[in-house]
Amino acid sequence: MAVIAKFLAILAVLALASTAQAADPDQFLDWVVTFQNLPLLDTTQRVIAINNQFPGPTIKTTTNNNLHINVTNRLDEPLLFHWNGIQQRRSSWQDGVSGTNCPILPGQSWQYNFQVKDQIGTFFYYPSINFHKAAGGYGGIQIANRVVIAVPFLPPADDFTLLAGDWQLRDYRSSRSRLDKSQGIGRPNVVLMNGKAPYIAGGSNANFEKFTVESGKIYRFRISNVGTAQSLNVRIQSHKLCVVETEGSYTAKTCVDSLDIHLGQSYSVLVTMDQSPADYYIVASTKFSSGSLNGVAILHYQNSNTAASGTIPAGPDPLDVNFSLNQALSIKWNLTTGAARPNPQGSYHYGQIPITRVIQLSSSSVTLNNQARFAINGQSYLTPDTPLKLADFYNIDGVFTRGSMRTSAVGSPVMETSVLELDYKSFVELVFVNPENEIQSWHLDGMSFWVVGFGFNETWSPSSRSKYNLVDAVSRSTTQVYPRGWTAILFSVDNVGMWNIRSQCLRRQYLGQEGYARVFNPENSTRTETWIPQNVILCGKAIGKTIPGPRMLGIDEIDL
Ligand SMILES: [Cu+2]
Repeated sequence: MAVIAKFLAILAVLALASTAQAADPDQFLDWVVTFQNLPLLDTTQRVIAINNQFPGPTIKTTTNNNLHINVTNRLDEPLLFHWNGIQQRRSSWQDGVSGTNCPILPGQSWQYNFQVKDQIGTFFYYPSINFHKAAGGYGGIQIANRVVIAVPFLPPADDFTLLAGDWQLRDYRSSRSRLDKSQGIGRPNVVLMNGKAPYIAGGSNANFEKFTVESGKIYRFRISNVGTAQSLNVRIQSHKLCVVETEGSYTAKTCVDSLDIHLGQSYSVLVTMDQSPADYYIVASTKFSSGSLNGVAILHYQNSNTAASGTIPAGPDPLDVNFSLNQALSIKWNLTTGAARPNPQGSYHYGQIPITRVIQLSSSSVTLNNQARFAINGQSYLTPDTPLKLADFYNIDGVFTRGSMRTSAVGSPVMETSVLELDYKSFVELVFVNPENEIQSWHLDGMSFWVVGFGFNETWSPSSRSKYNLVDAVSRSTTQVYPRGWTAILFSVDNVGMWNIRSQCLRRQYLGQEGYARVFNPENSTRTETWIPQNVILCGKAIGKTIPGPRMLGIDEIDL
């Protein structure tokens, strides 16, 4: 090409690139985070509130919008928020976990700036450090389709967020210091529905959660398990729950009487108001332990004068693992619908991609330095005072060692800042192994994965692959692993950054059942990873480092 023509072409590309960015709307949110006293079951609970709300405000956004969330920390402890299931494409700087960000100190503000790139669906946020999640601070995230992409069901009459989760009445600081001293914290005391205590027939709890609906209409409920310790079974008396979406994937519509939602998972269900006008129980019961706790809210038909009464509808046997496993297998990816992009979800044939890496992560309970802790392949995560992301960017020695995460369960227990090295554009088979009797829930930041198989009461072996669903497994960010069993996931390593892999059980994560995956692109280009944020907080060994000025997409990085 002639020099001038090439120059003009570059200008044209630059113009396109900048208009594409500008076309994605900006949303600005201002959050002030405080402790509040919440009256609950004859006690007063210290909860983390956002703008005086608990749960915090629901973030309602659309695919590719740019969010700017200014967080002011009025707690007396350092704070970070994590956006559970938001992939932070090219932008682990905004992920809000201890390995990516320095905390926002008391009295300080920090603005998160990120795009919900190529995502739709149901997620939630929560405070990620210092055991804060046990004090609440969570809220829902809804990402709508862009108008140009059809949703695979008719618009519901309303779109409700239901954040259900177990809760301990003991103050989170007291639980935290018990864990620090190897003391148990026991089971949760209650299940909250959008931060509210269970409805009690007869009216002794006036402050329960209630959803008002009209007869004959269809409603979408976006339900997340925001608890700290237990799986939930969710059901609505006399109504079917039709699963249509989970963590950013549309599913084939699957109608069930009750739905298992494990720690940190999110689902959308459609509910048709096809019963006689009355009030009905909405129940979330803890699973896999004896002595189930019930969170109870009310589905109120407009004009109903009939209070919900009688016994709470029974769910499946909470100890029946096979029920849970079979239900999980029955929920399939909707192959024919578009989601964030117009091409159908099923046009991505994940089952035909050659696997380039096989990893096993086995969770365990260990004792280290006389402390009861949890580990992955024997490594209990040691949280450094410098975020891994900053250590990586500034080449600071002595924070972590690349490739230090064990990829199979060999070696004795050790405290370690374990980091898994993953090649950009590789395709990984990861098997979560659970040798314990307690169900596990695992979450990966940065990339969603296909959950292709589960085993209960069996050891994973290469022959387990014959059971994999290589066609229409759901793509998501959180998966359960059944007791004495395994779960296999496949994922494409397509997002450069430093990504947290963790237990969604708060006590296990707090005591070391987490680590990081480092996805590095040697090309060092802002096309694959955004530049360091200009407002980045520095801490630990990064204190005093200079923050290099903004870096634009270089002309040499544009494909012509
Ligand atoms: Cu996440």
